[in-house]
Amino acid sequence: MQDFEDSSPIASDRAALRGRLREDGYLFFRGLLDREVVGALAGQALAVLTEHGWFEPGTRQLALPPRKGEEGRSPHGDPGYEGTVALDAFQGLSYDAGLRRLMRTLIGDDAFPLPSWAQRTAENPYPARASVLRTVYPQSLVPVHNGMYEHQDYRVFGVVDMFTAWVPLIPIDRSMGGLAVRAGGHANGLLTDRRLVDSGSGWRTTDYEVGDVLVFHALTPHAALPNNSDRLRLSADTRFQSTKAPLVSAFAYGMRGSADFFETPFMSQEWWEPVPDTVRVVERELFEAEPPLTASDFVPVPGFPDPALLDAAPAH
Ligand SMILES: O=C(O)CCC(=O)C(=O)O
Repeated sequence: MQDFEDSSPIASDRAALRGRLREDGYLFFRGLLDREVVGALAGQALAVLTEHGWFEPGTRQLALPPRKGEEGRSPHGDPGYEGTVALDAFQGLSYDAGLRRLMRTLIGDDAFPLPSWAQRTAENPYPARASVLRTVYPQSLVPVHNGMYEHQDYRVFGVVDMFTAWVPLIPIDRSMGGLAVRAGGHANGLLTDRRLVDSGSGWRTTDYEVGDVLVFHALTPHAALPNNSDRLRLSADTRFQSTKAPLVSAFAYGMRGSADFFETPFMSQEWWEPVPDTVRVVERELFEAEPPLTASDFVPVPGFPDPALLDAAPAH
């Protein structure tokens, strides 16, 4: 599988970023984030997981049985998993200054990270969290997880112009199976989620290093490669949008003016900011079977006006 093109040289150039995103559906940045910051987050994550018995004592050998959620999902409710998600460093990742600068250059000055601090409850075992901690076991221990299928985040979140930033927390080479995208596949509209079978046409990935970031549009087909190592793969995927795109009501808990808003201690950190109250909230479920497809300000969507042909480029 071919390597990503590195967009680091154009990271501050809005027009160039948008042009490449429109063509490829993805943007990869080698070493965009401070390696020490990401490394410190990984260190804290591993400490929490260790404390909760994910590893054989004194080693990095995975303890059995594997901690996994239902139907290939992340193990929400596991104390190690929940403890890691609750770390200031994990929550702070989506507010990282370098990442925010990049997402604002690409999406617009009003771009904001979607919230991810919803707590798990008995009634809501999989709360809406737009930043997802991935703890992917070796395939020999857990053969299937939900990121393995070729899919589009639009099918989950139902907002066309939403963007994902996928961040390795540890070095993730091809043997550990990082994320792959199908370059250009976003332009074909919706696909039915399917197992990644053809790693040829258009598929791209890399040997990820700590500090790298992969950004892609909600219509970009992507899939996680199998973890053929004997170690736990740790990564985070976090999501951003403009205030011009609608906010799915499940995320209104990040918006100060909303009845669903709730506070957590990390909000006193200087990096934190609420979801802007200018965003329009739409009542919609996540994982809707047929979320409404709309035009995009960034990529061509079959059946809708092409943004490149519209007179004015998006001003945001
Ligand atoms: O990291 C994974 O295993 C899957 C990630 C993914 O599908 C996503 O970020 O949308």
